[in-house]
Amino acid sequence: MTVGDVNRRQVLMAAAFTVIRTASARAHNGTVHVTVEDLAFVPADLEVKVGDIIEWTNKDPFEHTATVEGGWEVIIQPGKSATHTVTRQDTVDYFCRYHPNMKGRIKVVS
Ligand SMILES: [Cu+2]
Repeated sequence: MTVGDVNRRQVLMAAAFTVIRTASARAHNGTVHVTVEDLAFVPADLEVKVGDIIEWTNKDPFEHTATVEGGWEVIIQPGKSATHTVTRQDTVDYFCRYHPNMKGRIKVVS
């Protein structure tokens, strides 16, 4: 094995890691995950694209909602997940109807 071979292998491995990292950082395989835990949406701010699915997973032992004033509402049962499919109008603030201090923001980017 020559020095050139080793270097080429390192370059290839670095490239492979970059691809994996980019994929997970974007978190946009069509589904954006939000954890609902300790009375908070984590992350609270989302950047999504039209057609993405937002999936909330409720780790609290009680029910929460993702509610948009004058818009849609998703009920998230304890220990369960619930989804909403992003539309063009979905740059919105949302909250939980039972715990109004729980707030989130969805921004639709193209
Ligand atoms: Cu709640």
